[in-house]
Amino acid sequence: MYVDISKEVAEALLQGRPAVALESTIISHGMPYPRNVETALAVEETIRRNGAVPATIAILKGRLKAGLTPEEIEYLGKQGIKATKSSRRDIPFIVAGKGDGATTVAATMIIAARAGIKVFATGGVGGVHRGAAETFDISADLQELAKTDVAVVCAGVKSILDIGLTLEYLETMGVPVVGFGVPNLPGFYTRDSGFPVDFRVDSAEELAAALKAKWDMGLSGGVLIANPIPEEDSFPKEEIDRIIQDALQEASSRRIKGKGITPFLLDKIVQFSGGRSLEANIKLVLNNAKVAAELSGAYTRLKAGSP
Ligand code: PSU
Ligand code: MN
Repeated sequence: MYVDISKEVAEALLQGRPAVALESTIISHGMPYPRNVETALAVEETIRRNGAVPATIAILKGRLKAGLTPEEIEYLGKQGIKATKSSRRDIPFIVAGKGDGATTVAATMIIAARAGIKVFATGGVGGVHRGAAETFDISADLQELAKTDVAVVCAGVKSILDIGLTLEYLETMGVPVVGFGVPNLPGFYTRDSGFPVDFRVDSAEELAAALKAKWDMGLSGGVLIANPIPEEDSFPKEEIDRIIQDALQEASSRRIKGKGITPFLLDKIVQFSGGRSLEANIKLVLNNAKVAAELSGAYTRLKAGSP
């Protein structure tokens, strides 16, 4: 009802071809214009090159969109933080008000699931913030992973969050955390956060088999797949930790709270790293797009072959 699936995405789904969902908060709130638009288009291109159809997701004029045109991506990118960052709680109000919303991981999962898309690629997911025992700041992304059947390929958890608490929360919620080719959870800008994952997989096929088993058995909810940033694009841990400390310090002295904190910290990290974190962010998203396309391909092949 409320969802518009683009022609290209609808055809792919109808024919049982692989599709990959992409979020739009990373476009509006995660990167500056015009790099955000260039990146969003390059991510779509990477997905196509790896055999799947990209479905960038957003809310436009109150319609839930699965699959945007390049013009719509340009529009959202130009809007930047003027577009409403929309998570689960925001969706009904943006829809009823016929507004525009950039979707977070949580909202993107909801719309992807409605469209029938099982695999989603992004950069970073939200999690349990540092100091959450006081602030209660826990991203709605984690609750969504607990209940919505979409596999999310990310680059691990950024240390703006409390990585240990985020993993504890996911364990409680029954969300498997998978390392793609690695035994430890990647730390977004770095390849190793020091925290072990629940399961390591070394191929898209192996991962697809686990997704199929989970959902065939009716074990609802998502899976968090962490794919490390390529070595040559990664940051030395001490350097990025210092930058993140400075960003957290500034957020705390300016009393930034709620949904504004993640975009604020990301922006400060870009500033304090002299723009290098932005380049790393772009590289890791492209890397995740490739894995997600391969995973979606493996999953659709497996489903087609099943009795
Ligand atoms: N982490 C990143 N980049 C991002 C986000 C998180 O490294 O762009 C965005 C994603 O859209 C994610 C959202 O779903 O921030 C989480 O926000 P919050 O913590 O307010 O739930
Ligand atoms: Mn929050």
